[in-house]
Amino acid sequence: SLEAWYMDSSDEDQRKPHKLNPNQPVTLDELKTLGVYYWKLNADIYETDPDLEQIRKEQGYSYMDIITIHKDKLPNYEEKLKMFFEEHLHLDDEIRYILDGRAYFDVRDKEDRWIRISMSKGDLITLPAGIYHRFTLDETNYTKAMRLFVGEPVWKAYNRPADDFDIRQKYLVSLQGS
Ligand code: KMT
Ligand code: NI
Repeated sequence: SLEAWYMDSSDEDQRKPHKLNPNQPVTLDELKTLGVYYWKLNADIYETDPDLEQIRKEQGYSYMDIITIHKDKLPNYEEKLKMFFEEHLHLDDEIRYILDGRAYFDVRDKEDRWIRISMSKGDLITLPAGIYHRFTLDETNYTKAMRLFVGEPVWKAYNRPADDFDIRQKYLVSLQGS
């Protein structure tokens, strides 16, 4: 299963784990209260996986592509990694399925603390529209991920502060009941 924890506030390399001492783990249930959902799949069979098919059908994930994040594979690698690690939000859900390698997704909790979510092969995650988050590779410097989307993809990221967007206000309201 996936592992998540509260981050320390050191300025060290973003690719390091940044666990607190002692570690403060975060459970899947806590992530759910933030609107973050998780599935574990068999990434070896992603091209024919009926479980992935079912999720895509149920959730309406009509669009998909695959991105390889590695210095020799991704055009403008350094620039993109820098962008991904800027705290931002999107107007739509961010849905990522790790097919190979590993990566970290960081999300803000209700008290604005960073939670680091460690993703590896077979982990599918959805971040709700309006949540502040960021992305980084870990020290292995490689991941291959499927990007899923409901309808035509919109990749636009709005860096923080982006509090005036309706979707941000909607997201904050959704937190109140959870
Ligand atoms: C985003 O918007 O945070 C990203 O697309 C992260 C990189 S995709 C694995
Ligand atoms: Ni994003």
